[in-house]
Amino acid sequence: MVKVLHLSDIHLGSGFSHGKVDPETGLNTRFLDFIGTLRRCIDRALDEPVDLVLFGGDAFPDATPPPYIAEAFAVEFHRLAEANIPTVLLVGNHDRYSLADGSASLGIYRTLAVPNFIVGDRLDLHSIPTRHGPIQVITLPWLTSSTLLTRPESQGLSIAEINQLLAERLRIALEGEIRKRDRNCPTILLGHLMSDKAKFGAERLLAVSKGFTIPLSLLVRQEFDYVALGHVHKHQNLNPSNDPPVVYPGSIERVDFSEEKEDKGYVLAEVEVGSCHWEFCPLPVRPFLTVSVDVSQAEDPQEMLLKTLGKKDLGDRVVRLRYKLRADQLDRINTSELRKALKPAHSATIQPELISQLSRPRIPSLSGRAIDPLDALHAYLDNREDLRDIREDLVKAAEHLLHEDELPLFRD
Ligand SMILES: [Mn+2]
Repeated sequence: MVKVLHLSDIHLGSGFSHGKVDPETGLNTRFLDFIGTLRRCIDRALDEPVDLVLFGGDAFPDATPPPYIAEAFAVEFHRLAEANIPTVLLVGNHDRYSLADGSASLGIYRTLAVPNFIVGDRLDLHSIPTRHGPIQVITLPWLTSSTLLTRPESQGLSIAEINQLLAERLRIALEGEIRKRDRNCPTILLGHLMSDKAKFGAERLLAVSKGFTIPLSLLVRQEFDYVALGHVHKHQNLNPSNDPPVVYPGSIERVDFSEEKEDKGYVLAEVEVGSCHWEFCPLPVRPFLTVSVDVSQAEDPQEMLLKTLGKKDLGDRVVRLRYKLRADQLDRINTSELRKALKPAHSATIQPELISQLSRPRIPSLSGRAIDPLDALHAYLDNREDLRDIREDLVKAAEHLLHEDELPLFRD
């Protein structure tokens, strides 16, 4: 039985807008949050200790992180190399450098020949010796259509047809890797991908290049004992019957507000031929909180906002205050007072939203009933003395527009 720690979507260096400058280090507090959380994951791998660490891809927001961020990531993973724990770093869509084909931010770990480290930047089967016997990992990095299809092959095809062709190509390529495997040794598929059955998270908005959706049927195969995924930030098991488990551990920290209500964590799995026991291990990450208030009907909108904030536990949270108000209430809002009320929060943004004024028509005679467009035009023109000279022309043009199927202008 091989013990595996599976984590994914670290995105170290993102979400800085939700942090502030830490006075002691000069670094963004969200960077410190993320690195602290990554450290907890590595601590757990060392404490167990596990036999293998699988990283499901998306190390940074993009393939060219600033040196201090790349170094902080390396410092944590170096601890695994030092402890002789084999580690597979899979290349996600955010790790690929768009200008040089095939290069990725994680490639440096192969170049430097970090002991026991494997960089998964292509579909490949790796046989990995561990303290509890050998295990096989098939790496399936983020694929784009150009990886599997040439341009002439995809020309003239619809997106659905291309998707189908890609899935077929991948099925064949995957089959090739599966046949290479040793049946007496547990096998894991490690993939950075969007499955057709996955529930979306923030990655939908973060994606830099569009890939394709992989049918779950390609992943649920008896030959795999565990399917370790990355890409979707919301933790989920796509195959509840667990034959095999097909698991997104999700991101380790909240990247943005779309992850406000999601638990964050990693997965510990015990894998052997024909069986896998796994558990999701939650991480104590910084909470996010959205406070939504509609003050458009309030007599005193400012007081209502302060009262609502007073009832909330804002302490050390990343908070956003969203409120709806009417345009004529704007000067009754004192933003600096709101900021003061938001002080206990770790960071806070205020997002006022003006409600539609359509319910307050500027021409009273037009309110409250469904009106004929020509009646509306007449009512409008009644109020526009300045248009009197061209009134008849306007009405005529409108009648023409309404009753003709096509304007003469566009004939031919
Ligand atoms: Mn991704």
